[in-house]
Amino acid sequence: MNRLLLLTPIAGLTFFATLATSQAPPAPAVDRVGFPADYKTSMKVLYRFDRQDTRQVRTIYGNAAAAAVEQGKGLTYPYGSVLVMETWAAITAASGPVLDADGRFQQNPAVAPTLFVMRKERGFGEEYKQNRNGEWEYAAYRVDGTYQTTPQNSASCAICHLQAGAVTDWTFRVQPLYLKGQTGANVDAVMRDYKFLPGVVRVKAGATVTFVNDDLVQHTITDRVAGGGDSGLIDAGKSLTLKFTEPGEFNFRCRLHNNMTGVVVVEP
Ligand code: HEC
Ligand SMILES: [Cu+2]
Repeated sequence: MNRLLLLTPIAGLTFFATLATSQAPPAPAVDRVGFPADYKTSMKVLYRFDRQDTRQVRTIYGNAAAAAVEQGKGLTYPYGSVLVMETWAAITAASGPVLDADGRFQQNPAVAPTLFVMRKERGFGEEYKQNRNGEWEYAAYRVDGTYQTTPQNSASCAICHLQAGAVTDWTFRVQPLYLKGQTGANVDAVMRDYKFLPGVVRVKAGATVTFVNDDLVQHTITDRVAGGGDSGLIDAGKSLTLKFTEPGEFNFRCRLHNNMTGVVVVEP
């Protein structure tokens, strides 16, 4: 009975020991990504993601090639695609990020952003060897063009982006946020397995609540008061942000699945 408990920490120790003794992972020797000086004017905003743990606002730009990527069985970016992730610190108070009227994090102009860039060209990525992600190479820059992460150190980027998988061509949130229309706002509740989770969401009057449909089928958010509001069909992968101005209880259900219910408690 104790075997599993015993095995887990030992396996963990071995893993860290291996990491510590191994050499720096292979990476490109030269910069073939390039500082994207004019990304703000020449590229399209693909998505914006409010990142709670690091308290950041991440705006992702794509050049014309990257923005042309289409939803299919998987994603395949054309050669010449460049994705730029502009990472800002959010404006924070003691209670956490200060939200704007739409419930979104706000960029803190006092701290310059960092630019995380990935470029796909034929034959790129070979030098990452076992950590190669298709034909992408990575680098991160400060806004003055100096490096935050040099190409030589960019194996860390490739290693993590391996997790995104080949089916999205090694990108993480372009599919749900750009192609499928999630908002990228901080999620307060999800629809999953025919349930609203959590079933009770508590907010202060004036706050927003973002729901994501993290299920495989459509759901709705429908007021249980007859004649009340209805979100319309929310597709799998999509999200919806609602604003609650009046104190009270908003009891809702899914119009398609009657037993799927939830409540937002709005406190003064
Ligand atoms: C620990 C894992 C991790 C590391 C390391 C990492 N990334 Fe990412 N990257 C992500 C995740 C996850 C996202 C989606 C946004 C989010 O969740 O913050 C992302 C998003 C991106 C995007 C936008 C496209 C997309 O995938 O949605 C670019 C461009 C990018 N990263 C470049 C880089 C570069 C360049 C480096 C190295 C300097 C790097 N990343 C290192 C995990 C990582
Ligand atoms: Cu439903």
